[in-house]
Amino acid sequence: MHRAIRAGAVLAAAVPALTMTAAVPALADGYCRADHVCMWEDANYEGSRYVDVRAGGPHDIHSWHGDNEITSIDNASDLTIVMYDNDNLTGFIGCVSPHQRIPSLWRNDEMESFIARDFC
Ligand SMILES: [Ca+2]
Ligand SMILES: [Ca+2]
Ligand SMILES: [Ca+2]
Repeated sequence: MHRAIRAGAVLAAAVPALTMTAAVPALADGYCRADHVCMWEDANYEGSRYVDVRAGGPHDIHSWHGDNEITSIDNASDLTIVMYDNDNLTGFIGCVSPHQRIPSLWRNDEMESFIARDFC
């Protein structure tokens, strides 16, 4: 929570309050919306937010938007995220439990596709 509070304070200082809702930058808060899964380029939910999608899938991470670059994940859904090294859900990497946040993946910069489902 400390990070979110600090980011909010920076935002409040940088932009007029009225524009905050419309202009919320996807990168700023380090948290994902309910029922969504988000993935970032760097550790601790920083850098480009390459993935911000409703849980489900399968999802192919686009080659220009995070293939082999994902380092941190926020799973804000009730589902398990199953991660794969290659496109088309091949090359099993591991699972992210419902509502689990991983600030630094144990297999950094390898994921290329994933799916959200009821089991690992
Ligand atoms: Ca991909
Ligand atoms: Ca990375
Ligand atoms: Ca890979």
